[in-house]
Amino acid sequence: MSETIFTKIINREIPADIVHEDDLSLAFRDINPQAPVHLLIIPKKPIATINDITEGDRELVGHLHWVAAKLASDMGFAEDGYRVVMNCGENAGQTVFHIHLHLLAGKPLGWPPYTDRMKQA
Ligand code: DGP
Repeated sequence: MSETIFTKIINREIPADIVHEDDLSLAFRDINPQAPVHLLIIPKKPIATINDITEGDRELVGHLHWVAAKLASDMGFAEDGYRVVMNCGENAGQTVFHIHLHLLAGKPLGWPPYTDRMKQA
């Protein structure tokens, strides 16, 4: 797959507000926050979309959720609650083709979490 902006963040070629790093993953603050806390948790391995996750990636994808829970606990919003979501493809509005968990917290979050981007004909 072609390199995305997230590979540049992993490689420290562009700056980001990094809140967690380990061998498998990186977490940093979203540049366009949709909640008081809006983190992106990404694997260091570039995987374009959920559709590209292989059997061998199962542990890695689980690891991203473990990081989400750890950050929620460490940052003090685990008990208040938060949302973890991963967009896949055009209809979900995915814009960066390197999978990432959005972790949103710090206020009551509405449901459903979207507004229609296209009007019905
Ligand atoms: P998605 O729509 O699920 O593909 O979300 C991509 C998110 O990535 C979006 O919320 C904005 C964020 N983003 C895009 N470019 C950058 C960047 O250069 N730095 C940071 N921190 N976030 C970025």
